Amino acid sequence: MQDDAPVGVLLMAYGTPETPDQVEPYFTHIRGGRTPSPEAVAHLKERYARVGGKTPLLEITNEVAAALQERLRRDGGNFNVYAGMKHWHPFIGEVMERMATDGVKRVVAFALAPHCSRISLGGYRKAVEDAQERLGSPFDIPFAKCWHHHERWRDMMAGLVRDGLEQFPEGERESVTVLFSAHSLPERIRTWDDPYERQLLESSAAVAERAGVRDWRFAFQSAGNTGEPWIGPDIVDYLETLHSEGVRNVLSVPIGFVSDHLEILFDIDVEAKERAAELGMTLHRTQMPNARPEFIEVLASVVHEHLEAPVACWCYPDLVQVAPLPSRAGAGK
Ligand code: FEC
Repeated sequence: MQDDAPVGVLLMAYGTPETPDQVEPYFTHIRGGRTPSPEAVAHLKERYARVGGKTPLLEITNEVAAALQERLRRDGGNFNVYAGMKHWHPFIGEVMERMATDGVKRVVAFALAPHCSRISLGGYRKAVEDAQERLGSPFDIPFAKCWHHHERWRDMMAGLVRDGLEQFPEGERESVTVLFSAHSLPERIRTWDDPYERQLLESSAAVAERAGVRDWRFAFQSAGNTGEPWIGPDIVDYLETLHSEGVRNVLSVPIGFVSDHLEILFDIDVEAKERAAELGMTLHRTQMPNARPEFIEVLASVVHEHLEAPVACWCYPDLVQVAPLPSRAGAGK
């Protein structure tokens, strides 16, 4: 009976390789099946090596799924929460097979990325649509709207900013510049009026206001090396701009991400911190939402709101897959 079937919640994240041998096929998947150069693979392996060989992205996403399931069931609902990955196992399609075996019919699916861009969310949506078609359309699965505007998420982020500021000595907190960041994307997103940049600035302004922060800025991070321009300013270069303005204390807030992973543990904690140190600046970072109870509350609200009023993502109701990125010119970032 469909009424007795659990409601499926499909949380989607980027995916991460578990061993050095998996780096090349993972990277090939990210590139839409085009094999990267040996130099690019070696460079990526080196970055994983610098953060201890692998990242906790899968473990954290599984922890979030388990905590969210417990939270939703506490309200009395019959929910099964699943974690599926875009670029590595367990792939979204594999997880959807399991959902079908578990008898799930109704699904709320959303990416663990608060902001919407055709390139990023389009990939998640395509993975869901492909699996739905391959499995014979067993699910009622409108893609949930993105959740950057969610009041609880903004409150939680403001709390993380306030906590982050406490890493600086009390007398220096007034002088700290808060630097929000998110993953860069190719500049061509501007040619189709993508909401990504606008949403990121809206989120940053709202979080800064709630945290009582006056001096805040925004930069992009983790740009790829694909032979086409990516949106900037890049966070590492922007540290030089801040330095030239006399800024010496920076709080990094990677507002475009929700978990500890390579783009945080290497791009911020190694690369940006090393550059800041070279410039004689102090850079601290906010904690990530990970599986914090406040974040689980945010996600529970997103699920409930979607079930009460199912609305497909309103940024791109007709979202279709975009053309793959061109071949990468260099060895990767
Ligand atoms: O911890 C881990 O192992 C995974 C970390 C990880 C996250 C992540 C999130 C986003 N990405 C986004 C866009 C792109 C575009 C390309 C691209 C390439 C890579 C590569 C690695 C990688 N990304 Fe990623 N991304 C993570 C990791 N990303 C590794 C390949 C090497 C490199 O360029 O560094 C370019 C694709 C191409 O070359 O064709 C575009 C966006 C997000 C944030 C949303 C989300 O989390 O899904 C946007 C985490």
